[in-house]
Amino acid sequence: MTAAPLAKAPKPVSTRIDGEIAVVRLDRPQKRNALSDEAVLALEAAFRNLPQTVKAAVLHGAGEHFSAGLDLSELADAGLNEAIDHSRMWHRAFEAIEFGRVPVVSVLHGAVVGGGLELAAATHIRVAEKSAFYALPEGQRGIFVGGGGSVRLPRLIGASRMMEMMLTGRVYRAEEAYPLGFSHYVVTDGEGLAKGLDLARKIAGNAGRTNFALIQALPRIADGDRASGYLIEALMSAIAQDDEEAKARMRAFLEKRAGKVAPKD
Ligand code: 1HE
Repeated sequence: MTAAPLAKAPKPVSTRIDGEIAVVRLDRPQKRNALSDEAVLALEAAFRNLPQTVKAAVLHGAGEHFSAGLDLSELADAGLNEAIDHSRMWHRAFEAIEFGRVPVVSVLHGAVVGGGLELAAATHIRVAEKSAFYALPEGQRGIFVGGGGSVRLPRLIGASRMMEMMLTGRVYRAEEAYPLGFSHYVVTDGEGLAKGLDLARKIAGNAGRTNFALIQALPRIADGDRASGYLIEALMSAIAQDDEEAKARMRAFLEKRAGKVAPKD
């Protein structure tokens, strides 16, 4: 008797390449995009393996929520060593996003909670739809953040607010969270992906060395001491300026062929 072929498990993350933009989607809507080990590893692989032609990426979630965080069904009785390894695996994966080759815009909707918020914090720009809500239920689940949240979130929203969220289980809605630093934009429900793509296209149009300086040098300067910051800044600005691309862009402005800086709606 021949065995019936095993049904192929759906992939937890999918990547679509649209010209210079990669669109990476969390694809476990039936589990609210909970981050299983497989999903975290798939995210890492997606961002590490972007084709060289890609210059910016958008990260979003299928279904009604961006991500419900850690897949709690996998939180078995791991020993201390396994738990440390697990957290370090998340750190490695999210570093592949934050310190990867291209800037990443995340589009947030519905639940952006626990590890889902840690993931959003590893992206460079956050666009929230009005439906987005943020929480760190680790406090209520008897655990602690493990995906770099204690490193990244205090830089976005302050250690005090993160502590309050974890101590009390507070849930912030997109619009009240926006002025607190959770996202860079709030848009109407259903319009997040279009906004994310629009921003990613703008980012892809920047000079490559500027984007490199922004995602690799700026956060390190912000984390480090002033003297090292000034040195890295001087080196980075000289390297960026030395590129033909920068020279052409400056000439274009001086010859009145480039746009002026002006506020837009
Ligand atoms: C899950 C998960 C999950 C949903 N792990 N399976 N995260 C949390 O504590 C958040 C837990 N989830 C929720 O509060 C809610 O599910 C949501 C607000 C996100 C969505 O609610 P809803 O009504 O749309 O969906 P649901 O009915 O609660 O869930 C649908 C299914 O997804 C259901 O499974 P089913 O088999 O019964 O259909 C849920 O069990 C499943 N599901 N969320 C596993 N998180 C590196 S450390 C990071 C630490 C953390 O992230 S802790 C925070 C964990």
